[in-house]
Amino acid sequence: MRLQKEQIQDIQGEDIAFHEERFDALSNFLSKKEINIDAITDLLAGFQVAIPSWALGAGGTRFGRFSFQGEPSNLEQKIEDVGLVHTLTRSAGAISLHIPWDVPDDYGAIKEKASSLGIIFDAVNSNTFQDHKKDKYSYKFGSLSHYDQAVRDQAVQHNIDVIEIGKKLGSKSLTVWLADGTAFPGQKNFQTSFLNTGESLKQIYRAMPEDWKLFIEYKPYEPNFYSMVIQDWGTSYLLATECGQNAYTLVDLGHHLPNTNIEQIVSLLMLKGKLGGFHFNDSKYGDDDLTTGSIKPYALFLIFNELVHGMRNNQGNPPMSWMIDASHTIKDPLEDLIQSLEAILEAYVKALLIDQEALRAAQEENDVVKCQEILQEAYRTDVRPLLERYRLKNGGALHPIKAYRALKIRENLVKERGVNTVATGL
Ligand code: RM4
Ligand code: MN
Ligand code: MN
Repeated sequence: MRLQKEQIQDIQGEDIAFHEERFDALSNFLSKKEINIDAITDLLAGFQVAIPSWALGAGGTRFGRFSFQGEPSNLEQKIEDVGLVHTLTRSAGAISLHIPWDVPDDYGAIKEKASSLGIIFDAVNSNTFQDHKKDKYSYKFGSLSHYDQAVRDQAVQHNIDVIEIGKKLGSKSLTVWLADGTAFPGQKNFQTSFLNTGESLKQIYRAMPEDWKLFIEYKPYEPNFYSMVIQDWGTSYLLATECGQNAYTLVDLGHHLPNTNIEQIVSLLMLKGKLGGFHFNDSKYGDDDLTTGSIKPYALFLIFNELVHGMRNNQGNPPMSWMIDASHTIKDPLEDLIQSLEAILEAYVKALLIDQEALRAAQEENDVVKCQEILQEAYRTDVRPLLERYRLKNGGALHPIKAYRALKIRENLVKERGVNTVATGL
């Protein structure tokens, strides 16, 4: 299914006048503060968030999976789904593939489809947390960290194969997330596991084209519950530094122990020029993969404050790869992604509104109350009319969820694809 701009325009006629009123009020308010609203909408055009190919179908939990009707059953349909989200929001102009879940059959056709929808291929993701049918060895006891050289070699080769696939699609980065670790104390030696992982990653790094980046993702627990080899940002940073200049840490918002100060991690990684990738989601307890902004929107805003600071001041840090890494167990995946995108852009724009000079001055005066006032003044501003304006100007929907429902997109997908389709993924 492909959505035309005109279809969107047709259904939102009445909402435009109300939008204009609210937009004018916001733009008057912001111009009094000498904030340039056009500069912000321009930044939004450059802020595209990749949709992972595995988030377009229903996600399962370890207890079961409730399938979703009209799920995409192949990569082309997944790209069409990202196209729908992008057409409505103008913010999802990229897809991130997980291999071997989404190996293209016909590269030409896949590239053609993506580019016709304005979608590029972001980081490719390797998978050594599951066994692959064609492989000789199992990853049950690890992959890049495995004690057995033969298993490590197989895992390294898988990553190299993923790079080859990415090259054919125009990707420029590889994300490695390892499930390696131990389920019980004493199962393995921490140092050996770390050293093996470092050696394996260096081999993968050397196989990467020079203009590629390697993203190393960390996670404190799950699926291993006693120890994970790359448990935190410090471990990822050490490994990225050992690999070389084009290796970076990737922060996934759900990969921290409860109440970790993620904004501080972001800040220091950017200072060191080592934050390369970012996975958005939200969580109450762990790697819950919930809709971004559904649980801790203020924390997301504080994280964006550091991201904005880093993007402005840390020239040594590369442009980031943004991705939504969520799992949709009960919501329509496309609606969930649209909600996440809205929350992400809202937090980004609010962070852009922070009066940085005043904040710096208040910090220097140790005026703690004023510091909080400055942050919250930005946070409490309702920036939704600005996001609406960005979408309107670029042919998207004023209210993407409303448009998605009014245009009966899911109903159409079910008609087209049937009720029993199942997307690859977890
Ligand atoms: C992991 C991690 C990775 C993702 C897999 C599916 O928890 O977040 O980024 O590739 O899940
Ligand atoms: Mn992730
Ligand atoms: Mn995760």
